[in-house]
Amino acid sequence: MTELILSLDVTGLKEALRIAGACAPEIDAIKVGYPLALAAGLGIAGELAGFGLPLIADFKVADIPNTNTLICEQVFAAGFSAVIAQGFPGPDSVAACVEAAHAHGGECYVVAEMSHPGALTFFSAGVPERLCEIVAETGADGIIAPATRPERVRALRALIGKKKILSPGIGAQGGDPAEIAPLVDGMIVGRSIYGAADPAAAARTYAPYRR
Ligand code: FNU
Repeated sequence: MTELILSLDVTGLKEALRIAGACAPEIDAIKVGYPLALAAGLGIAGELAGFGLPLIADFKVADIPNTNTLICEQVFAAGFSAVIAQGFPGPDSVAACVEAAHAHGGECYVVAEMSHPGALTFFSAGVPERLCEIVAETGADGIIAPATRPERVRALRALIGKKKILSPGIGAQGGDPAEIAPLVDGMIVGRSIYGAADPAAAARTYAPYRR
């Protein structure tokens, strides 16, 4: 099953609810990041809960373990079902996110390699592979891997086995859903859906890739 995850990076509450409502029948989860959470507050999770979809908090949590715990407690208390953490602060910091997620029946995903061109400055030379080891060590639920580099997704899949891969970079960043969908568990799509004149119709164009 390859899920379609709407990245809801708009900054108006009404706009967010309108787009989420229109797209809800076409998508499997909603990802909220800093743009919407800072604009609308963490209560956005409660506002979106009515659509009955899993809510992923893309806060790329990247602090010391104690602060990560405090952040994740807020995320899950607000009603999110998953959190995205950075792995570079190390295994203890990731473990704090995983423990908080699992204590709430939620999930934790670790960024293994980012999708933009400049990511290769640091997400290279074995670093994504080491981050996959941290995923295994900490019991995290999966990784974020770049739809813009399918060959890297294949390489990271070989390391993480059955854990989930959620993949951003489809559409606006150039990733091809036909190529990436068979490799991953979730396609993360933002601008090419929420920026379309008809977001629901744009979301429907991904239907052939949702298995
Ligand atoms: P769209 N995102 C990303 N690349 O794009 N969380 C990463 O490596 C990563 C992410 C997020 O380009 C990005 O912040 F780890 O409009 C945005 O919210 O389709 C979404 O994925 C992509 O949005």
